[in-house]
Parts: sequence; structure tokens; C-alpha cells
Amino acid sequence: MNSEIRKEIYQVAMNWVKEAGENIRNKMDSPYDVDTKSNPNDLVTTLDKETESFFVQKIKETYPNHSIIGEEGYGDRLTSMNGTIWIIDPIDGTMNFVHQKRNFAISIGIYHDGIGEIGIIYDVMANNFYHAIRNEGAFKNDKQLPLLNQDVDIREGIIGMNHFWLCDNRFVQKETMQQFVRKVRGTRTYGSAALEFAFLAEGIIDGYLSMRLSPWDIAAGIVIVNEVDGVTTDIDGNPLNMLKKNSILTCNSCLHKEIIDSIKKGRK
Ligand code: 2AM
Ligand code: CA
Repeated sequence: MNSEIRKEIYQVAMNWVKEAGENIRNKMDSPYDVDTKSNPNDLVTTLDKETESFFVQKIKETYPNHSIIGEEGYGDRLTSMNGTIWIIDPIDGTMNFVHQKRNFAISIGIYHDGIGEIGIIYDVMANNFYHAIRNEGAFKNDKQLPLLNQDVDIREGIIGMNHFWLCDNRFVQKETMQQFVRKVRGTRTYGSAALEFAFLAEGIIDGYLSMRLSPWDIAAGIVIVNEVDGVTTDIDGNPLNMLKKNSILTCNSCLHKEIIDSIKKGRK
């Protein structure tokens, strides 16, 4: 993608995210509907739908040749990553949004022919923008994020994960996950995959793993984490397929092999 065009798209996307964030903050204290999706804990609200629909309308008007993958289904059904694709999660951490009114984010990754070019994660209540353009560094607001310290001992590492995976034998044996939790210094659950990627890029956690995430949960985060020399693969170390769900490991690259090895023995 031409760097001038990329810069312009980035600027336009940042402005739309600001506008969408403001709209969410203005409306979140008024009544809205909450529905469930794949299971009783998988929530969606009127504001998730309204926000995705806002982005889809803007993109279709401004960039009619671009495609969209969105969590709430207003986008396109794609079978390839060819062309320019906006991968959108209008509210990542919907459970936090509904129950806690904080720790949720708007996440937009823009890919061109399969390569992540732009990543924007907006922590709406903290008013923090995490953003990156490929090969131009990652930023938190106006401040460039330093490259990750590549000398972290896993016993001194903090790993983001959902406690759910400690109680579920489908992907990794519970005992293996429990040993892993005891091995690391600490674990954290923020409840928004996008924010966990952003916090990894910021260097305040050292890794994040999840057994099943969708492209919109991770698209922006991958671009941002790449820019601080972090690495993102599936939990077996394989490249991700951005058109389907994947297990996810994003981490400081010095911990990548060790985390995979720790989990491999209990992998189903
Ligand atoms: P969401 O809030 O946009 O649904 C929670 O641990 C993280 O996992 C959130 O980023 C959440 O995204 C994501 N997630 C993906 N699939 C989920 C599901 N079926 N149920 C709950 N959270 C899910
Ligand atoms: Ca999500």
C-alpha cells in the first residue's frame, strides 16, 4: 500500500474512532438493549451494533473498494484477504461495557493483501489511543512505545489470560494450565482481548493467551504488537488465519518458545 494513501486512511480512521468513542460515552448512561449471542455470556448491545454500523457506512461512502469484516455482521462475507480490508470490533469487552462501564475498546485493523498496515485500539473510558502504522512504530497517544525488553524470565512474567481456560479441558489439560499459572509471576484478566494486546505492546504484561478469538479481537493488536517487536501466533506457534477463529499467543518474543513448550504437553 502506498505510504501517502496509508497515512490518509490512518488519519481518517482515527477521526472516526474518536467520533464513535464520543458517541458511546454520550449514550452509555441511557437505556440500551443487551442480547446474547453464541452463549449466555457472549453479549451484544444496541451500541455495539450502532457503532459498527457507523463505521461500515463511513467506509462504504469514503472507500467503496474496501471490504469490511465486523463482529456484528454489518460487514462483508469474505473468502480471501485480497485488497484492503477493515477488521472491526466496535466494542471489544462488551461484558465490561455492560457491567463495569470501563475496560472496553474500539478496535480497528486495516490489512492490505493480508498484511496488517494500520492498527488502532481506543480505550474509550481511559481516553487512550494505542495505534501503529506498519514499520513506523507503535504509539500510546502521542508517545512512541519503546521496543519490548527482550530479557524477561518467565518466572518474572505477567501473563494475560481468561480464567475460563483453567476450567476447560477441551483445548489444554486443566492441570497443564494450572502448572503454567503457578510458573509465571502473575496472571491478569482484563476482559478485552484488544486491550490485552495494547497492554502487551505497552510492556505492562509480557504475554496474552486465549484458546479461541475471532479476527476482529486481534487484527489491530497484531499490527501494534509487531511494531514493538512482539510476536503473535496460534498457541502451537503457527501463523494465524485472519478469516477464521484461532487460538492466540501474543507475547514478548523472548518468551514465545517457552510459553508454547509449557502448554504443549497438555495440548488436546
Ligand atoms: P467481545 O467482548 O467483543 O465479545 C474476553 O475474554 C475477550 O474474548 C473479549 O475480547 C471478547 O470479545 C472475546 N471473546 C471472543 N469470543 C467470545 C465469546 N464467545 N464469549 C465471550 N467473549 C468472547
Ligand atoms: Ca471482541
